Parts: sequence; C-alpha cells; structure tokens
Amino acid sequence: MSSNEFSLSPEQIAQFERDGYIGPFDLYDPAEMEQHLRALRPKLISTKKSIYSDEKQASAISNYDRHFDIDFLASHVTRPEIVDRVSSLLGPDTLCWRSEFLAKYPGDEGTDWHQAEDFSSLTDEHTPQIQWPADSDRRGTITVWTAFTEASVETGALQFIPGTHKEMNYDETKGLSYDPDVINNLEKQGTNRGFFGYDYRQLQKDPNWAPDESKAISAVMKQGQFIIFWSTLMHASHPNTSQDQARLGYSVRYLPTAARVYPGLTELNEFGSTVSLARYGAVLTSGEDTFHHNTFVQQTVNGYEFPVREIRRSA
Ligand SMILES: O=C(O)CCC(=O)C(=O)O
Ligand SMILES: [Fe+2]
Repeated sequence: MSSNEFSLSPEQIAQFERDGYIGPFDLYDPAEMEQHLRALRPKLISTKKSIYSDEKQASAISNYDRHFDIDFLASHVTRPEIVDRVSSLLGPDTLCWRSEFLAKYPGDEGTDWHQAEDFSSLTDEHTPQIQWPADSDRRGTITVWTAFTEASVETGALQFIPGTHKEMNYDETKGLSYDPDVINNLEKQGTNRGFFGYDYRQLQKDPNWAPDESKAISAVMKQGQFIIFWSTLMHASHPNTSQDQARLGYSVRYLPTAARVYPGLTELNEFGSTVSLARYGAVLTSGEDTFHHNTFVQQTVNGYEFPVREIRRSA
C-alpha cells in the first residue's frame, strides 16, 4: 500500500477494480488550463522537434509522444497528482510509454466503442505494442485522460460501460484495415462514430454482438480535470455536435516497469503511417527500473529532466 500525498484510498482502489475507471480528479483550474493550452497550440502545430519528425505524412502519429519535445507535457505526464494515483494501481515502479492528443472538432464523429489489451490490431503484423510478464494475469494499460478543454456531452465527452474491463469483446489479432474515407462517414447504432480511419467492429469476436449502450455513462469533465481507466474497459466518446467548441483530450498511458514496451519493434506502423522508434524511450515516472528490458529517456529534446516520483510504502 502506498502512502504518498495523492495515493488512492483502499475504497477508491476497490472502486477502480470494480468499475475499471475512477475520477474525474482536479489538476489544473480551468483558467490555468486555458493559459497552458494557448501556449501549447502553436507548439503542437509544428512537429519539427517531435521524435517522429521523420514521418512522411501527417497522421494520428503526429500527435504521439509530444511529451518528449514540449516541456509542459513532460511536466504533465510526471505530475504527482497523476503518478501517485497510477502507482496506487500499478505498484511503486511505473513508466509512461505513450501520450497522444485526441481532438474532436465541431461536426466530428465520436470515437467507436473499443477495448485494447496489447494494441496489436493497429500494427502491420499485429505485433503487440505492450507485454505484461508471463506470470501476470493483467492485460492492457492504465490511461489517464485529461480534458485540455471542457468535455461535455455536446463536445464529445468520454463514455464508459462500467465493469467491462475484465472480458474482451474484441480480438486484436484479427487486425484492422485503415481507410481514411470512413472518417466521419459511418453510423453505428444511430450515432456517428469511428476510430480515426478504422472500423473497430472488424475486431468483434462475435460479429452479431453490439455494445449495451443502455449501461453507458458519460464522463463529463471540466477543463483541467483528469480521469483514469483501463484500456480494456469498454470506452468511446460522443460526437462533437457543438457549433464552435473543440474538445481536446490528452491521453497518457502507464505500465509497471515489469512490462515490456514495443517488444522487438523498431518501427511503429499505424494510421497509414510508419515512423522509426530510434529516438523513442519510455519515461520512468516513479520508483526504479530493475528489469532493464525497456529503454528509458531521461530528458526532453530541450534538456528538461523528467522528474521521477518516489513512492512511500506504508507498513
Ligand atoms: O478521446 C477519445 O475520444 C477516445 C480516447 C481513447 O480511446 C483513449 O484514450 O484510449
Ligand atoms: Fe482508447
């Protein structure tokens, strides 16, 4: 049991185990978040310093891992308010292996219902992107999704089906075919939803099954709040039906250092685009790494050092 300032209580941990998510929690107040966002926008548009600047064409990968070149994001992924809570769930030794921006502009489709165990459906040979130790019965990754803008039902709030994180409805080895023409073009159970150029229904174990949306909750969030969930939880988002309000989510993924990141992979191939992982490394967010099977990056391209949180253990 960890006893840091922002550790989860035993009740909160039990709630997370039951529901597959917990939050939202306050991190930035809305005015502060808005200021950070204003400073961030021009930096996001230029991908010159991104570790994937070798990318041939702009794709969803252009939004990946900007914590390596934007110091505000480096500070965000290591924030004690986040890391203490993640460590309560994963143990004292944790890493951040990916961050990504998920934007919904007015008129954009919602994100399809999905669950992800090892993220292999997106890669070419359906190679797992993450791997837990063989003796672990855990799967998936912890995602911390922060509302950089307000996330309301109208602008594209996340949706969860509580308690669905223990059984997969999708088989990631089936693989997905990328087709940018389906973006904003598919209707599912009466709602405009897609998966950034993929149709996640292709992975369904049972083609005739459909998610029970009557059990879904909407995670409405104020600007600057974050929520924590298992990637294996059934999750989606509402379409953005607002007139003029963008919804920007920043998703950060965490694992214990015992897990392997991109095992055997030298390239990342997703969303119709391929990038080299030569400059990639995980970020140690708390404790220590005694496994030495992952490569770590200690500082951003600007020289900002990622702080490593120490997790106190209570007796
Ligand atoms: O932001 C969204 O619409 C989807 C987020 C998501 O699927 C994730 O963070 O894993
Ligand atoms: Fe997701």
